[in-house]
Amino acid sequence: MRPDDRAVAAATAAGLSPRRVSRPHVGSVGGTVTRCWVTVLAPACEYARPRNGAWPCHPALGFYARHVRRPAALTVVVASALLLAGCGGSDQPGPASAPATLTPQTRVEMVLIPAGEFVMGDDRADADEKPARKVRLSAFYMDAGEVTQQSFQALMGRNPSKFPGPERPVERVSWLGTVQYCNMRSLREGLKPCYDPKTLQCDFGADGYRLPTEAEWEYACRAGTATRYSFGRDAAQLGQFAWFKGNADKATHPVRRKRPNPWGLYDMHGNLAEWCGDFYAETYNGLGAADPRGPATGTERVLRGGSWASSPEACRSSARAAEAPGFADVCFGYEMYGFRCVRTGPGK
Ligand SMILES: [Ca+2]
Repeated sequence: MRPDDRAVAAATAAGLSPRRVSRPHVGSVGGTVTRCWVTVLAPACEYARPRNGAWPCHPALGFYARHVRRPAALTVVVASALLLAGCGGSDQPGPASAPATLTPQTRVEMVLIPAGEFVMGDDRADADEKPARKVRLSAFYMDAGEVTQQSFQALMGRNPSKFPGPERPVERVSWLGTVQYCNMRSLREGLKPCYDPKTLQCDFGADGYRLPTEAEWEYACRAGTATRYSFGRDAAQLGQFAWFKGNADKATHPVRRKRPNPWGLYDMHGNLAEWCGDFYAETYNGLGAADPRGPATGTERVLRGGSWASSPEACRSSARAAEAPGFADVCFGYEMYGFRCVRTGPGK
């Protein structure tokens, strides 16, 4: 039986009705960029709906993808297990004070991002960065750095990274994996998890950890600037602030080794592209101006900031990328994806 057939059987036995999704994708295999056609057995909550109408709390469903490189006839079969965790929760309140930084129990330093207004997008850049428009945001706390392998391992008991190192950022984490981590980190600190493990809906009123919205990410990255990068317009300076294609030597690097942006955030440009909570939309038309959270539905989630493999152009503050939330193998460039968490700030 083929791997994806086994996964279908396992999902069906678990009471789910999985379906396959096929689409083209540009990724890399063995470091060679190639165009892939992929057949995906989508896992768990994002795609597979249970027959009885109730979502399983811990669906131990497999995620399988079969890639056929074109034009070569080589077929690569990759399988990765996915487990959802983080069910349950706590109603304990968050911190009553409003410090500029937090170092909570899980010892990941966070920076207070002040409430404010900024121009999101860039009318002189790619089509999906338009139209640039004013956005107002409430205050929030954001991790000063990308989530490290040490942090991920401590909470999740596994480390999926291709480039091992406790201070390196964790990669090869799907969007679904980031949600697991956020909920686990909340539970570890007695906070209310933001994500419903059954529907993956985010409770923005909860005091736990979540991914930043796309607007929050760009606001934090710009840190009061309106230029292409948080340090200005000159891409020749990017190497002082970021690990990117021009200096990374085809790998991630330990977090917080480059210069921070004006608000004390590290690696917002480069190292790993970072998952955001929003579904991806091809333009900003019709999206709200106050604490926007992206489209209500979609098939891909937003990635921001570029990675160790990106051009300077892809590391710009307003540059956008997107990926399906469950993908987890090398053909999809997954070793280029990481994340950082946010928490609701004071006064909200
Ligand atoms: Ca980054």
